[in-house]
Amino acid sequence: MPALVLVGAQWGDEGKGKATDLLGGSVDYVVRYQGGNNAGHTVVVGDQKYALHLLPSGILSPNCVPVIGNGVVIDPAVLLSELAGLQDRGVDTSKLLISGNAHLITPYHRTMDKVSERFLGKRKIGTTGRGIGPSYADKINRIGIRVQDLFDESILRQKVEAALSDKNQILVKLYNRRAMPADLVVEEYLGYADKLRPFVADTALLLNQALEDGKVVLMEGGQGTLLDVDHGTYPFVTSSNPTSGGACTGTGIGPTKIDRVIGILKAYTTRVGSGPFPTELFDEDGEALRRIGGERGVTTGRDRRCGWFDAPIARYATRINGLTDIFLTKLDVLTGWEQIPVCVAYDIDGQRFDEVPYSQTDFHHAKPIYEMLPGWSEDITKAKTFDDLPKNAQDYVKALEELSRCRISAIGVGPGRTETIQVH
Ligand code: 2SA
Ligand code: GDP
Ligand code: MG
Repeated sequence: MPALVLVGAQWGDEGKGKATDLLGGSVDYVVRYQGGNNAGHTVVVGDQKYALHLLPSGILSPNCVPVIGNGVVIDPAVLLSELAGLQDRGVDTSKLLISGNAHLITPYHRTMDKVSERFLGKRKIGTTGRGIGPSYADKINRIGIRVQDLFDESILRQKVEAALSDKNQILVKLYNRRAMPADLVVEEYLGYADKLRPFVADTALLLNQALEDGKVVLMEGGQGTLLDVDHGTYPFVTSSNPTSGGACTGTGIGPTKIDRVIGILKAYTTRVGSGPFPTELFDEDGEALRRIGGERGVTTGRDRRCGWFDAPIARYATRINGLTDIFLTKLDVLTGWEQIPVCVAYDIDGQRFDEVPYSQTDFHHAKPIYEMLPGWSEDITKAKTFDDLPKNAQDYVKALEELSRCRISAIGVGPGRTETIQVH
């Protein structure tokens, strides 16, 4: 098991944080490969609850080296405060490694994110407002600021001035905002240099050396497959590649080193932000899923949109990520429904689609075709083995496995580390 990848199979918040934490005990390195502090991963250890945004969930496993890979965008103030918060709670953060090639989020990225959303009005993406999209836009436009730039004042100044020259015009002329002085940004960011320096490393080199030494590396995705900028419901996506391909570019680990890709799949579906969502519920069932599942954004506190399980999406995730197995999460949340609808295909303008259509317009018109599966009422949170589950819960899992075209290797029956069934 040299390198493995863990990805969200839906629109994020499937329970990746818990899954990473669970695997943390058996891996040597956990690497974030994309996204930034838009992510919100909840990890429950005993009676302690941790909400992580930028740090890999492996930071909570004492023997694991947490790594922020080159594909991540870093808001230094957020990173330092997250580290301080964990240190205050007695977590050892000294092993953290940060790629010098990772890009930085600056105040102008956060401003651009917020004003452009306001400008879009009804067509807004519903971003987290953390500056993620504008920072990635600068990276692709080759005017981004990287972690290593913090260590050379004249380069940092040149780059910030170059990046701000067009942004200030847009802020002033288009958005009627005040220009942002480059000096202020440079001064603030130079202040982060010494604090970050001890963590900065050639992470791609170190990770590959670790693999050669027989160590195990887990690459942890943020968000989810349908939020991928290439494979998601564009433009209602995040600005990076949460899918498994992003793990290679975002860490510098080549595909031949990866032998397992785990998809984290919720037993129902949720989404935060705008965009199509065929199985979304607007009734008391949706409200019940939200309440029982605690479906609220970990970063922004927004209510998550909730709906039934969508099999074409699960199959899509299996395909796009090349999943080897699935961790099914939050099965316990479905306890109590007499019958559970599962979307097996879509009706799009009178035509049946068994797979997610490539046309975004079609997907916006997709109406779920449901099959009803019998529910269960027994408490399943204490189940330790598959056989402990009531027959209808077992059948629900088997149906999802069949529909997803991928083996289910673990089942979550509660938020805690121990509330997981391993399936053999
Ligand atoms: P952005 O900020 O540019 O990445 O937003 C673009 C879209 O991506 C969605 N997005 C997310 N969806 C689910 N969970 C995320 N993390 C937080 C959580 C979200 C929160 O764990 O709950 O607290 O609201 C996440 N991050 C980005 C976002 O909603 C937009 O649809
Ligand atoms: P992530 O972004 O994929 O890491 O997921 P989030 O942390 O944003 O949201 C998942 C939520 O579900 C968190 O509150 C977890 O503690 C919780 N959770 C994870 N697995 C399970 C499970 O099997 N059952 C229940 N009830 N909650 C779970
Ligand atoms: Mg989350």
